[in-house]
Amino acid sequence: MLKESIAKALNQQINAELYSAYLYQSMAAYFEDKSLAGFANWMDLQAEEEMAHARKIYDFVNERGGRVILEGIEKPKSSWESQLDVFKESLAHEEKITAMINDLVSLAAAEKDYATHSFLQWFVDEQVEEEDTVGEIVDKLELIGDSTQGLFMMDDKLAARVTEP
Ligand code: OFO
Repeated sequence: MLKESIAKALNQQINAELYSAYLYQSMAAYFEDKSLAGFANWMDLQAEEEMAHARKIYDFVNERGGRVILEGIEKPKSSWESQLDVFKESLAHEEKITAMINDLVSLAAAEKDYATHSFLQWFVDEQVEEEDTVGEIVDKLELIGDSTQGLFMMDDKLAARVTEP
């Protein structure tokens, strides 16, 4: 049985993952509007991945006899200055999510909930990957600068993403 404090924190994380999905879907829509199909594809898949993260926690809470309570999801932003601006915001967002996961790990340890602590290790590893992938795209976009050719090459590269980054 999950302790109330852990169930509450996991429910907050479900909400954060669903918000991540919503934010990335909004970023995908922004790219669609700019006819950057590759960028939109990348963000579509990112949104799907966030839904899977939410589901993973949802299933874990149920498996441990906790109660999932879904809260409202905040309205995401819908416009940005540039492609770079979008990915910089995505990186800042992932850093925030990493901090939330770290807080959850600390809470699980403090509550001596070792099953939750073990479950969360997958998310710790996932966040390393997320920050690395998004950080790499930010670096590339900074190198590309105003080059239209570079932008199209990047769009082609992001179009090739099928599932995992
Ligand atoms: Fe769920 O990793 Fe991004 O937010």
